[in-house]
Amino acid sequence: MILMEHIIREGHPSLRIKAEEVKFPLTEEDKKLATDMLEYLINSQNPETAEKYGLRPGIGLAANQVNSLKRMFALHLENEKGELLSFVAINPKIASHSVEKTYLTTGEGCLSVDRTVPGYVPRYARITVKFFNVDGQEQKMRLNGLPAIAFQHELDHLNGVMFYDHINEENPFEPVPDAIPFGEK
Ligand code: K3U
Ligand code: NI
Repeated sequence: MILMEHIIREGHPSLRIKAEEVKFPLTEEDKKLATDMLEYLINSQNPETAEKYGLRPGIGLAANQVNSLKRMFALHLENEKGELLSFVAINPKIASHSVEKTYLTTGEGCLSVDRTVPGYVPRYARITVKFFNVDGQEQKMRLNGLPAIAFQHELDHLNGVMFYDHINEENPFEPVPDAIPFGEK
């Protein structure tokens, strides 16, 4: 079971290394990692299990955050229609994206960052993504809103990029051109 003590924090070199493509069929180790990452997210969003095991709530978790340099991440969240998106994305890619950007009005957080880093993180507002599921089947999905933001946050992890790399250093809250803000005003 993944616990907070297994999640590496900023400063650890694995968060800055590009993760490697995963080969199919998955090894038993890869399958366990995929299951464990999704389990972490589910447990962390359940107030009882989160409190019992001291888990910080998360909607996404990338393999390199548990120090495994494989191109896979888990997402567990609802879209704007209230549909549950719960999957592990293996070798994920953005196939196409909108010109329009978005950003979380509250800024972003990260389970690997034990501090608040204020500022807007520009993201594509809409993305079409491709990835493989644990059974090796290719999936194609259109995402917008928080799922699109979370997918980009996690894909960045696999490329060694942290959310604060995108924040304007001089003016963290500088208006983002061509962006529709997401979240509370
Ligand atoms: O955004 C978070 C959230 C948690 C519970 C309910 C609603 C929202 C927590 S931060 C999070 O899930 C990170 C996880 C990380 F760092 F391990 F990748 C991913 C994230 C996705 C989208 C925006 C900001 C952060
Ligand atoms: Ni993160």
